Amino acid sequence: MRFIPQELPPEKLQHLQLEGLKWTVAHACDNSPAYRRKFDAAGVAHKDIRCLADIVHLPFTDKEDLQAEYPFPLRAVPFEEITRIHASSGTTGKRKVLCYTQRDVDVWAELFARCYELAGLTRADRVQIAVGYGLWTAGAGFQAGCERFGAMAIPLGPANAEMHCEMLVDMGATVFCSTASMALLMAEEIHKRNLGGRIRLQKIILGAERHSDAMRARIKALMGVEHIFDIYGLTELYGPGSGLDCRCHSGIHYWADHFIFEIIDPATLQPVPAGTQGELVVTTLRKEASPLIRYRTHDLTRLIEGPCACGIPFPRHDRIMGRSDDMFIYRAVNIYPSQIDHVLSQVAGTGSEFQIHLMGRENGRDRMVIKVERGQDAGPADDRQLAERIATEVRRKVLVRSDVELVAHGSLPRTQRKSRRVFDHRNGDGGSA
Ligand code: DLL
Repeated sequence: MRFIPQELPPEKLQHLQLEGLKWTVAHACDNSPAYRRKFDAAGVAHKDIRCLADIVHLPFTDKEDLQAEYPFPLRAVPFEEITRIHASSGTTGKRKVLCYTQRDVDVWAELFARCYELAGLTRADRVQIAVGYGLWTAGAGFQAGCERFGAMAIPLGPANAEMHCEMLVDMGATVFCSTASMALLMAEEIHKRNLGGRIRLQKIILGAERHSDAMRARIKALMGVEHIFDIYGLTELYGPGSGLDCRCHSGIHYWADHFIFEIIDPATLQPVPAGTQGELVVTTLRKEASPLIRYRTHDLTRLIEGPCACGIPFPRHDRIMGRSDDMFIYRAVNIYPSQIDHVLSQVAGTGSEFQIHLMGRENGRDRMVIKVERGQDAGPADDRQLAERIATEVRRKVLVRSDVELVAHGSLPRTQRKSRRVFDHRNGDGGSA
């Protein structure tokens, strides 16, 4: 192992985290007027951080802090030290812009190289990068990590399916990196073109959006790869690469020498009991240009206790189950798209792709239509039975009535970026819930 530290006993990790926390809080207080105002308002100062448990005294940071301070929110270094910016589009309001010093860019590449190492790559691997380059962090992250790791980068970006297929065959790519949606799109394309025997892909690294077991299983089967690795990250945390699941696929190891991960109850903002699902809150420990202190990601997951069979000394969190702001209310029930996805994954004969449409009132009640693709080999003959089975399961597990509409396999839109699952027509705008 060249990038992942192997010797990291718990006392040493805690020491690194405490040093990093003290440094970050002092740095933010001294150099960022926005943080200083937040700390003053909360009545805390950096000398109040004496042990890791003191983190709970610090105020949360949220996306509104990033939007309020547009265009250079939470900046804590002079402009002369900023060598790059990235931004994420955000669903509402101004985009979130994050600044990077050269050291930030270097640290990010190093953390990303750890991810490639954890996925078992060697320098002989050829990595086809199919995520967007530009203001989005994805392309820059996968690319710099690959160069730092020393494998061969094939930097296509989303491009088109034709080009991806051609390069997969001609360049002999062994690793494919993309969003989960793009991986599905390409898996179906490779299958359709019968390219299975001509490509050398062994691994897929995907992330950027929540995806189901069914989707992963389908990608794996169609691409004929040994492993699919789930990579997590967000623009606010440098970008992709804050962690990845190992070959045991039992949780995402995160780089705890650079980040403190807490899980809180999004309603009470209090820490949840160990191992319970809640919202992930992140504090960076070495980030210079835009440090993050108790940043609410709104991503839902849980921390996984105990060591992993792979033996690396880094803790794990579960896959991302959804976002606290993805929740929609239908007939007075709070529902996450992942709950519907989970039900669908368990009904044989359905495909992995679905959409949830919330319709305006009929007879005084809202209506939910779930559009689901049939499984690949299923025809319309069994639609009625299948729809009934799905509606029954949704009623049993999610406690709401729904109308299920089966559609042809491959007919729901495929995207190269992140898929949209919820369409709320109740206000007449079709916007995502
Ligand atoms: O999506 C960074 C990224 C690019 C990660 C490529 C992995 C691969 P943002 O556009 O800022 O950054 O979006 C971050 O995407 O808060 C999650 O809601 C979601 N997300 C990212 N990775 C995963 C994942 C990139 N592995 C937001 N599983 C995050 C589920 C993910 N959701």
